[in-house]
Amino acid sequence: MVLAIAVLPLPPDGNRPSAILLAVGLSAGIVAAAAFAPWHRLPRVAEVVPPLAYFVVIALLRESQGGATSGYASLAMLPVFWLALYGNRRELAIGIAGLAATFLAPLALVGSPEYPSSEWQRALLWICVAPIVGYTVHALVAELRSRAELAARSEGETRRMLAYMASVTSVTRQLAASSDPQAVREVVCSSAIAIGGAEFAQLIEPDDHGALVRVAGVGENIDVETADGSPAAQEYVSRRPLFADGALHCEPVLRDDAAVGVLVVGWLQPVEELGEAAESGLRMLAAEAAIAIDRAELLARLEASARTDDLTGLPNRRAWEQELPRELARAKRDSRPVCVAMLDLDRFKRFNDDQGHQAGDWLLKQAAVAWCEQLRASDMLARYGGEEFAVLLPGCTVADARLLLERLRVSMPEAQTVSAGVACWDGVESPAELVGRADSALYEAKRSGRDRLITAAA
Ligand code: GH3
Ligand code: MG
Ligand code: MG
Repeated sequence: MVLAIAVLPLPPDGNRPSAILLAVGLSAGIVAAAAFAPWHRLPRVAEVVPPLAYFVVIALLRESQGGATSGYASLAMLPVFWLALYGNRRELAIGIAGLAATFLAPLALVGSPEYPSSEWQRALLWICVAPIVGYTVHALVAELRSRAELAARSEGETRRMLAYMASVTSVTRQLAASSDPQAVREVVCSSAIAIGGAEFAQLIEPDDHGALVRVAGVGENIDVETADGSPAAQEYVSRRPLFADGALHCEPVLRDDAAVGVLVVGWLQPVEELGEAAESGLRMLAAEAAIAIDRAELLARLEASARTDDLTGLPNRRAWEQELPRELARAKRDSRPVCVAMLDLDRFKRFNDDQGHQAGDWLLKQAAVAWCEQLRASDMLARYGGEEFAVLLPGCTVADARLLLERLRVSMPEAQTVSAGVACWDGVESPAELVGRADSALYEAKRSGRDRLITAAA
């Protein structure tokens, strides 16, 4: 606009200053409106007004020159460009109509005889050129804009994907550090909530009878249906992810292509879709979960087997030595007595020699079974080594312990006799000292003829 006004060929004739002044005023108005009008509150179609007003400026400038189109025809393309760049097709059509009106109105108003035919030709030419240029520019701009949007969207998607991968990696690290299968399941659920932006997550696995049951859950406590035909069950059978009713996403947990569980992620309010990045994040998490749970279960089994005696299934000496200090600390905290006894089968070597080693093994197992029946859940019977057993009796006084140990001795199968020594913890001695006293009492029992129980001196 500034240019249009600045290039006004100043006199000679025909200049009409009032038209120029009006054009300048209107231009200022257009600029002010473009800058200060509250466009976001106005209807969209209002945005066509400034470009249309610009046609009026051109008409005024032309009037100031006595009506010749020549110098201003090309300027009339500017609003068309404006609308091709920023408007939609309808607004562009309005702009082209404005251009046509700008060219045709004076011809029609003043009457054709007054105008030379070259003016008509020029007007028609511009009216034909305007839509071609306008719509070509509009199509080009739309194409560029959609490509830019696509690029931005895929960039955003990539960034989100990287963020999910980072969170899956950090979960993997956490999972690798855990040997507790239940803790692993809970970490998987909380990560699923984070990745899916969900309100709750649950792991569903088949129980011993093959029925799907919830084995872990984090977040809102929702009862997810697992019966046959439910989304979780369908997905378990089909081994494919499923997005149900916008409120649940079920991701299969696969091991060697077989479903071993379902990771269910859920929202309280239905969501439109999960998004590609979250979907692949959950897929990676489910794959990690299968490996991590497997690994943790294996570690837990290994750990348990390292603490268990193979022959009798009782805790072994390692488990005993881990448990005893804990139990003494507990007894101290609760100011309760605790007794420890050592039992040793009498002349077991002879039994082995007479009956065979396998019969000896069988007898050791039978002793474990018979004794376990006599004990409470809080007591601990361990195979200390060979044919020697240790018993931990929390909350037992020496008198209680003696009664119980006599019962154990009596319940020994095959008329096999047993010697035992019992000691009551004095509240200060170390676990080794306590076991040492019980062991000395056992030695005393052996020395004084076997098949008896001796109480250690305090
Ligand atoms: P004592 O009355 O002095 O305890 O005599 P003992 O024969 O029981 O004691 P000794 O220490 O001389 O022998 C222990 C025997 O226990 C020797 C070993 O063959 C047997 N024994 C240890 N562990 C097992 C086992 O796992 N199975 C079998 N069958 N025998 C075992
Ligand atoms: Mg023995
Ligand atoms: Mg022995």
